[in-house]
Amino acid sequence: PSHPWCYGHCEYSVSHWDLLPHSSCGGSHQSPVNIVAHGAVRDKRLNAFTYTNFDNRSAIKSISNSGHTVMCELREDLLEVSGGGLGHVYSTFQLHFHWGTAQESGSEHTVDSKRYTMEMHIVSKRKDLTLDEALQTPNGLAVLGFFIESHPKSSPSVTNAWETLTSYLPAIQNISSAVDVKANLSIDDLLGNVNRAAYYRYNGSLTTPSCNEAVVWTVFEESVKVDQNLITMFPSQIGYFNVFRPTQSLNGRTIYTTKS
Ligand code: 3J4
Ligand code: ZN
Repeated sequence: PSHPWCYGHCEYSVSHWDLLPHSSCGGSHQSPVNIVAHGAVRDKRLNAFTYTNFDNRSAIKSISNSGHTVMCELREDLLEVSGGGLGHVYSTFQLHFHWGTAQESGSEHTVDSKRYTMEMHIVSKRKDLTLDEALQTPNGLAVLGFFIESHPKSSPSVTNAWETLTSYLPAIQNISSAVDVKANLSIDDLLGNVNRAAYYRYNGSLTTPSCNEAVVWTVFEESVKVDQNLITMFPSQIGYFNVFRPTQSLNGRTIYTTKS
């Protein structure tokens, strides 16, 4: 049974997620966190990722309004992520977004207390586990977090990809609505030439209930630069605001980095 949780005002608002039945939201290894850049520990094992089919332009099956975010469902058993110190092959199944308002930033992770405009999460699960098993395993899921910032001169191919993505938003204004995606749109197009070799790594949780402590987090240092007008489409078309969880205590966890 799913309980009504939300970020703002409802029975289980973000400060009471720990009271949700069967939730881990009150745990000690929660996400997101504030990343103190100079406190991150260099780890030479954090090598390059291998991204399989991130250039596939029919990877996105559908876009939906979950009631909390905009979610892109990916074609099953097509995209994979490995390397990057993960130690397992992960199968990528969805991506989604966190945002603030048209005026205020809404990333989940912060770096040196800086909150970015948006954050995109690309969610993958260990290929050798079912989703249920993965949600009960400390490294069962791998989420790649990319910060999104506005830029007046974002690259034409990135602009084109985000125009395509946001063109679907008017069709999913109603909660639980979904549209099939026919457009030519790849994950690589959405990311552009952002540096994928510089990132932070730590162990944490899903940032939404039930907050399972099952996630190997990768937060990329460089932001993806997108036109302000396209970023604003998320709050303005969907009508959800501040869909991000506040940062949680590290409780002694170490954040690792690729950089010295
Ligand atoms: C499943 C469960 C819900 O978390 S985030 O940390 O990247 N913001 O698989 C789905 C559901 O079917 O019931 O807790 O998890 C999600 S999830 O793993 O895809 N997921 C990723 C929920 C939000 C997002
Ligand atoms: Zn997320």
